[in-house]
Amino acid sequence: MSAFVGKYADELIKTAKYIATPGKGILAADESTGTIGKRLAGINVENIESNRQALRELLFTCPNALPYLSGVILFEETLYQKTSEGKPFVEVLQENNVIPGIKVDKGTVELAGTNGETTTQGFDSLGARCQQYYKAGARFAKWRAVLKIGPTEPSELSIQQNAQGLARYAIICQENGLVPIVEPEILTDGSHDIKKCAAATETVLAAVYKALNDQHVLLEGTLLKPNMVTPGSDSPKVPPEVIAEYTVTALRRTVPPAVPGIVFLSGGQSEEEATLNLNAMNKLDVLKPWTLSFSFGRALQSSTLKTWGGKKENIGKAQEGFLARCLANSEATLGKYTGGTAGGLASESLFVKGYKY
Ligand code: 5MM
Repeated sequence: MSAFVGKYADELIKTAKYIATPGKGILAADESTGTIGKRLAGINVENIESNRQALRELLFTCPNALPYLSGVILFEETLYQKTSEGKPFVEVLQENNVIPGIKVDKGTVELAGTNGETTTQGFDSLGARCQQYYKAGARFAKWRAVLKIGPTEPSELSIQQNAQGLARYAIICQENGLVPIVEPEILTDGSHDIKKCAAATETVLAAVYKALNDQHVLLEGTLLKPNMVTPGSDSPKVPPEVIAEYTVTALRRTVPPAVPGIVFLSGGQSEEEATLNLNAMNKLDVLKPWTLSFSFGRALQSSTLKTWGGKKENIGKAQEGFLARCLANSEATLGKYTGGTAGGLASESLFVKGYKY
């Protein structure tokens, strides 16, 4: 087993390390046109390009928020969009030391013969697309694999297919200069307890790192985007300290110290829950060889979206909300979040049963 050392190796290591800077995290703003349409429908805003641009401009030009971010994941359309004043979004981010990233997967399809398990698509022209995105300023990429917990799930087939897919995607990104964010998301749907989620998470992550090593991925030039270990959505909730203990234990058992950062997805948790859980992990007094940070989509944007409501006059207020979440999560990466910045909206659950992106 030896890691691939291509012409981008040093740059990949540097980029991944920078994204994992403690105190900073990732804004996942890479909702595909369909997904953003659902979010916009929730605030009665039409899913047209100008509205998608307006939302992204609100986020990327939010005063004082960008110092808390090291990266923003973009959808292809957004990578080439500009502010209303004509400045490319990529430049806005770069000037503020925020690295532009790009979603390169093309969604999921069902694995035949399984109970609704999926694999992720997007290998067609992936290398060529990575080259184009690199030219456009992207320096990291994201590919989301989705697994679920059930009586016989995640099945061995789904674990192997998704692990192999993530590894193949990761090495193609590295050959073309993009740091791959490896995202094996285990959905929270179900009535299982936290122990079952911990076991599934450990099994999946072990398979993912075996596949990454088998495909010669340079781990120092990658980031992991996992689910937190929690009870199923139909089970009673547990305190952040318990989530922290189970999550960090699962990660310590499976994620090599060569990986510089682990950036969690929020998976339908409320904004406040996601921040408190991240904070509890960073407060945990055990050896954690990687930075533990965030790559939240819904948990960074939901209350901002509602406050905005598609209206120009609400932009300032909406940006205040976004800044509050960025600051709160930055503090959580340092284990220094004391709560209190959250308004009512931040505590609302964002979970939707059987949610399809
Ligand atoms: C932001 O949404 C991302 C893209 O979704 P689609 O490809 O389905 O349109 C999504 O992958 C997201 O980055 C992760 O799921 C994490 O987001 P949450 O909302 O769970 O923090």
